[in-house]
Amino acid sequence: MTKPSLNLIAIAAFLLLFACKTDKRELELPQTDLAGVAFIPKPLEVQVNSYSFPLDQFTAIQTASDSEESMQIAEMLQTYISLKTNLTLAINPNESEKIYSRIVFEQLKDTVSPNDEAYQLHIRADSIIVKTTTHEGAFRAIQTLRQLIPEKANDTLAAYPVWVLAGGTIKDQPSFEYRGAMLDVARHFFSVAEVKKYIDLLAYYKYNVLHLHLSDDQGWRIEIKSWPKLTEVGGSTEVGGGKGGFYTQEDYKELVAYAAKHFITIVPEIDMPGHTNAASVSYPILNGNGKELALYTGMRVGFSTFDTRKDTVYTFIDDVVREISELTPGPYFHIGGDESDATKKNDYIYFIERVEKIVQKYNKQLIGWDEIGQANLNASSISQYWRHTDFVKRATDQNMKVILSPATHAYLDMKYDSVTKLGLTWAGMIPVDKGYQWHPDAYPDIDKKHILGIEAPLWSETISNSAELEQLAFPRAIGYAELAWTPKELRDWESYKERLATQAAFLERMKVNYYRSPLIDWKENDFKINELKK
Ligand code: TNX
Repeated sequence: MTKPSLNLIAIAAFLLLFACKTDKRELELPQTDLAGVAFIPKPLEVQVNSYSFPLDQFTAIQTASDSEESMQIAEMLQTYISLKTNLTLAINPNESEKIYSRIVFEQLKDTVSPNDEAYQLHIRADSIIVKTTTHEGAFRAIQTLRQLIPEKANDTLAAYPVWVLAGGTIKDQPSFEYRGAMLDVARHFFSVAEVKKYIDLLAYYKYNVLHLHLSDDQGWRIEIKSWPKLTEVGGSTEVGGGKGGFYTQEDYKELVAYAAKHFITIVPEIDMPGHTNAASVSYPILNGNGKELALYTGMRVGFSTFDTRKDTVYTFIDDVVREISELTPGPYFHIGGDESDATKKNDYIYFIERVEKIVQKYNKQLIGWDEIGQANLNASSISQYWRHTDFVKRATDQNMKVILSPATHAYLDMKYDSVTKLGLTWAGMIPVDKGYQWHPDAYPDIDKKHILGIEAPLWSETISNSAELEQLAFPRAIGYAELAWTPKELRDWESYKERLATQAAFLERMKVNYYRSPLIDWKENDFKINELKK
């Protein structure tokens, strides 16, 4: 009778001793080359070693702690791996499970780097160590890890499939802290599900900002409880006369939370004093252009304005900024400020300066399109360059930071080429190579110290669903991700074009209706989902 209990003690002691120990097995892995993996954005430093890491049913994920954030990131990695391989890795397995290799998250107490998004991956024969100082860094690291997993498993090494990952060390961090995409949900409305899919794709390429253009002449897209007609009336249509739509505050919170889970900050934009027809139709007291009001479903710009000399207008703006700011954890509030052709210059300047105070009252940093540089603003406010270098100069003279969105290179709504059906051409066409071949980190006439980052806007006059959105955004948005992350010295079109070609497998797995640009020798021949859905 004493024997079994002795055995139990022996087993317990054994388990304790080897807790967390990775089992050994004989597996002859082929030689791999980490330097040859087609990462986008390209990491800062890649060192090759002589190991390969087997990812298979005996791989586990080990978290740095059992905090909610650590568990959430481990679960996201588990889901990402399962989407690609069908494997469901154990997270923090108990000692009785047979484990041959581990992906281990380590949160360092000392700093890897002063950059919160920095990470290191150390890939060896039976471990991948993910070293970061923050959860954000860990999230960026797992995007790199996803790209490290080959498309196909090797099925000759063992009786089960093994994905062979290249060994070595990656040390990485972004060049710019603001890496954004903008989606215009005002000209055409996009559902919560459609925006979430865009977030999934942006996260894979390490974007960290999604700017939502929530109001324009054709539509008001976010519920404001104190001014309900904005959405009842102003949200009721869109370009072309469709039914429009809007986010309830609950919908918006859901988007903010979904983005946060992907370490993406939502920047809300309420465009004013121009681009305000939908607001003024809802509440005519706001109108300052003296003309009769009607819902607008065309594509013209520059005809609407708020009445900048009426106090009620500022009461209205205070309510809007307050309600949206309460739902927005991120630091920014975008006030538009572009193309206010129906506003007199003095009125425009007065308006922007007064609205800046309201934004600051709710503890947000103001962002505005480059025209705002005409006003006297606080150095904490940010100019978004799209067209006017003279206005940007006035902003940087005031020590303001700049987000680069040059329309001629970074506008996702410009056509690729003469055969592109969707999109506009006013800033020229932007083929995939032109979109990639410019240097935000050596931008003419704007000192690098003023540049906060870059953003790729997608205006939606000509697009109204995910398939159309994706046709314009992909693959160009992938290039902007690299321009924002990878320093100039490590970028070149020839290398990028090869790496981009291999993104076809990911894009097709994610059912992305990307443009199969003839400039790229795509590494997948599956055209099935690439036909534009009607
Ligand atoms: C200019 S870019 C606009 C938008 C249009 C876009 C179309 C900017 C600040 N304003 O109102 O949608 O062109 O490309």
